[in-house]
Amino acid sequence: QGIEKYVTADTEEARLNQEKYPRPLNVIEGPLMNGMKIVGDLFGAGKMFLPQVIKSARVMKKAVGHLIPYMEKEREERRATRGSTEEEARYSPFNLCYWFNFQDPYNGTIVLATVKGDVHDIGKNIVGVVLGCNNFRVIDLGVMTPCDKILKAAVENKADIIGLSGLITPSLDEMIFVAKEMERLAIKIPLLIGGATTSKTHTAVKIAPRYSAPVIHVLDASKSVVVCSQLLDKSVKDDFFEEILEEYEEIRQEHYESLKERRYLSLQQARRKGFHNDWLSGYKPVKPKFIGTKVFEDYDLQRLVEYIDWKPFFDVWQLRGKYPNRGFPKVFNDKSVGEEAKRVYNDAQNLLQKLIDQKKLQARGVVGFWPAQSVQDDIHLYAVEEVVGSSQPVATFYGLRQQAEKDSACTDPYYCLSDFIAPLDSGICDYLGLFAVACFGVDELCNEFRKQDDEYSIIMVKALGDRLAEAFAEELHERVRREFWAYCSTEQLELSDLRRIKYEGIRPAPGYPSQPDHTEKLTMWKLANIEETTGIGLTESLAMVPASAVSGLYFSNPKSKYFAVGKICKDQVEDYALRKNLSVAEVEK
Ligand code: B12
Repeated sequence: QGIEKYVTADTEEARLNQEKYPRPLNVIEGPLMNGMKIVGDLFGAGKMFLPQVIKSARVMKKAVGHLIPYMEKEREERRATRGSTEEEARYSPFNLCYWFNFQDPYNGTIVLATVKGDVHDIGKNIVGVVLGCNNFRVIDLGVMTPCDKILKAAVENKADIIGLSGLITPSLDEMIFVAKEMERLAIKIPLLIGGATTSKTHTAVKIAPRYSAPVIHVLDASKSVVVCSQLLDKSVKDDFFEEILEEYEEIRQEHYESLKERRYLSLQQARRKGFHNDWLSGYKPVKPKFIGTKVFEDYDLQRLVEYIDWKPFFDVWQLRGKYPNRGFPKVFNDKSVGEEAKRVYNDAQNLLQKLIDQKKLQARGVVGFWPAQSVQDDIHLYAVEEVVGSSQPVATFYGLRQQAEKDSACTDPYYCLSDFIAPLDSGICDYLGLFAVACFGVDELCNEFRKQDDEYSIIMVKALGDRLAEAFAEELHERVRREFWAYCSTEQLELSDLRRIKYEGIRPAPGYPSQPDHTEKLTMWKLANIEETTGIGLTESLAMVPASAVSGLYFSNPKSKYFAVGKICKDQVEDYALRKNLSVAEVEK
């Protein structure tokens, strides 16, 4: 269960039992490590849930923390009799190797890192704790880790495995780079790939061919234990690698076959079959209540709480009920995970209220509106209505259009976001909005919890920060529709309808399927001066800092809808590169 209350007393009782445990270290080797093994086994067997595992790791750390002063006292006494040794110089209290006289007590060492330019680490942290519970030594290098730091740490610590994590698509390229570097430097240890944006197909097609040692995509934390154990078990590792090689070869073949089968329209054809709105007799764009930006410096967090969508929160904790108890709050009725879901939800409520009351978190954001017109697949924005249609837009957003041929029975257009904005030749002045919101203070809180070795609270705070950022985006969008743009000033929707996107208009984000190009964020940041006014920054891979952040564009047209651009052809890549003044190679990424 991961209950902390009695652990110090229990550990002390064991330590005092000198007959059974002559040295404090024996308490770690014995009951504590055995306990963690049981936790690992139960989690592997699906009989224990993630929050309990993370809390158990916290209990283990607390117990070890209690024993360390006694182990240090023992060490001082030994030093007094034997003098200082080279091993003493490498002393680090939480490195069990030291206490085990450098006879490695671990199943293996894994270096984990979120790659350069990416700031997300909830998934990686979970994997780290779960592997730790299964007696792996985990060296976690944190977020935004450059390749050379990862490889240096792997060599210095004689790592058995390297694990990379990433949430956004630019991280995939960085993972390819790490794999190439590992090959170049003749590193032979397995490379694990994980994180929301990664996939088995991408790993098989793009990463694995760059490195001759095993490269394996790992779907979630529980699978990471199975994979690491197989990779380090001398009796099965070669067979396991063979198996992976075969499986990934099949995936590559299937992928290349499916590419051959797919048919595409030329960009010209796709544009002809785009979504053509009847701008003259149909919907007339509504003018927002202001042009330019509005900054929110310290948004009321309390008003965001009811907008929180809790379902993704339970996804983080891997607590998914089975039909008919899927989703929030039905998950509480689930026979298997219901109780644990309630517990973790109560912990979340208590912490959230405390953080809001004590003003430990801060929500900051910006919205902005500009007159706009589309020019083919692009959207031109103007400072004022008077100059709309002139050749000098203040900013241009570049769009990508669907090209994969649709079923012959399907009459859907080949969408591009620009289709939802009145075109230049209509003479109509349309509008486009944008927003960026974030929850600040999460990192500072995590640093505090890290000092207490409290990984459970770290994951909890990060998950809450993400929920608040997303709730902020949801609530602000509602205010935009009713108040700031006011194209739906009488809208009255239930929260469940908001979640089912029953409102008019859309808020696609760069990186999401209708505009997969993250570099569009650079235009947003410049246009609305986002970094200066809100403090929300961009990394070299265009991840937003802080991590709990969301940004996007607002379209008001009632016919606008979410779609996935999907795969595009060379003609569009070249056209897009020309329009954006980028090289074809950069766009192909
Ligand atoms: C919740 C969520 C968010 C949260 C934050 C998530 C976070 N802190 O990690 C918020 C709301 C802040 C967010 C914001 C954005 N998001 Co988002 N988000 C998601 C969502 C819905 C779930 C991700 C998640 O947290 N899962 C739960 C965690 C625990 O899982 P995980 O990280 O995948 O980790 C598990 C495994 O992957 C694995 N694992 C992870 N790392 C490793 C490492 C190793 C070594 C191993 C072995 C295993 C392993 O084990 C973990 C535990 O089981 C996904 C879609 C999806 N369903 O995946 C989109 C998604 C990741 N987001 C996406 C995007 C685009 C964004 C934004 C750029 C949108 C925007 N413009 O505002 C921003 C970027 C934020 C930033 N700071 O830059 C895209 C990314 C793809 C892309 N094109 O780049 C996705 C895939 C949605 C989509 N389909 O387009 N997002």
